[in-house]
Amino acid sequence: MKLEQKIKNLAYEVGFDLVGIANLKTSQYKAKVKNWVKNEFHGQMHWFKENLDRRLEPRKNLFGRAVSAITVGLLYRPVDIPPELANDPSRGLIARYAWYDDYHKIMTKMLKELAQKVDQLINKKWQYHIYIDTGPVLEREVGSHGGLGFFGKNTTLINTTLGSYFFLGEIICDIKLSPDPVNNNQGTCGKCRRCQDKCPTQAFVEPYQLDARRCISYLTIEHSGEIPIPLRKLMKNWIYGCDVCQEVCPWNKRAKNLFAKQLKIHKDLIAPPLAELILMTEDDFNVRFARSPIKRIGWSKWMRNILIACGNWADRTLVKQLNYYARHQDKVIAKTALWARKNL
Ligand code: B12
Ligand code: SF4
Ligand code: SF4
Repeated sequence: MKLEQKIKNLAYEVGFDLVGIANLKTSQYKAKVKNWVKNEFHGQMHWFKENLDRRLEPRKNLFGRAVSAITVGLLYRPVDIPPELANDPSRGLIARYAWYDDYHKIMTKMLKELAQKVDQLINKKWQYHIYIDTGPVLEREVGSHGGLGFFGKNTTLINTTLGSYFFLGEIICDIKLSPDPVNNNQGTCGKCRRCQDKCPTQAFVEPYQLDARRCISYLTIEHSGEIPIPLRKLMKNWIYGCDVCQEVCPWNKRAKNLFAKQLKIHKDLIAPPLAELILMTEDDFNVRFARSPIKRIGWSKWMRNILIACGNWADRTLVKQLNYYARHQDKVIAKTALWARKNL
């Protein structure tokens, strides 16, 4: 059996749902990525500009010795949100990926295990680096080069069997591996434009091009400070991330019977009641989300998002809590609570 196939078998053994081998090369979409930054579509994600050269030229990794990537996907598709909950404005919606413990930790552990197994297999000195999400890597592009999927107009990487509800990670290394054919998994969006039409904030400037500053995922997770007033109503009851452009995608509808095997859902995060969330103190937050990706945004952003959803729900029973937050020492929370109270 070829080395590449053995590595893939090891990755499946560790529990990944997708694995591919990619040669590292200069980003095919270099000009588009540079334009994205030039147009300020990254908003406050200033870290995206740092190491931009390395993002666009992944061979610069490992002090210029990086040549290949073992790229992996971990399916996180859970059950669908029951429509009576999803359409209930008194509930807060959390993106599916955050219904589990933090995937960065889970995948780091899995990729370390895979690296150890590869180490035993090749039995020679090699250099590698594990990346999951936060490294300066265009993960979807590397994933597409490993044949894991194709770029959807919603900018996610879509696998023709599994859809797009999967995380990406990779081991970038200095051993030359034979790559999988890029077109291993080439579906297409065809004439479909559902994600563009259904995006609540119209965040797509054009197909394959997202203005993150309008995206609810960016606004609720990455954006610090007050959220621009015109966007608040459009956010409806999304309080952490957003899944709309994936929910409407036919490739995900087609894959609806495939579920995450490796991850355990925290069912209390499926559309929890806003009336309960608004009572959450900073201590409650730190305890409840100790192992969750939600922890990263901190209580202050979390409460800001909940207050916006409360403003959109506009239920009079909230008045006491909104009055309380309107006097809060955190100015963003106080101003957002005032805005929400005006909506009652
Ligand atoms: C920054 C970032 C965000 C930003 C910006 C998103 C974006 N579209 O760029 C925000 C905060 C909005 C975000 C949101 C989400 N994210 Co995010 N994010 C990232 C991160 C860190 C970098 C992405 C990036 O490089 N953007 C730069 C821009 C320029 O990329 P782009 O516009 O997509 O362009 C690329 C391609 O589309 C292609 N391209 C450009 N033009 C064209 C034209 C054509 C015709 C074609 C074919 C291709 C093409 O080339 C570019 C370079 O690869 C990656 C992790 C990583 N290190 O890669 C995760 C990542 C992309 N995010 C992920 C997830 C899960 C999400 C959310 C679903 C979370 C949620 N539910 O709230 C949403 C989805 C929103 C969306 N529609 O993209 C996953 C995606 C997995 C997958 N199957 O695709 C990643 C890979 C994290 C991970 N390790 O799993 N994210
Ligand atoms: S995640 Fe939501 S807001 Fe962002 S592009 Fe997709 S549908 Fe639009
Ligand atoms: S909703 Fe349609 S256009 Fe958007 S990514 Fe899915 S198939 Fe492509």
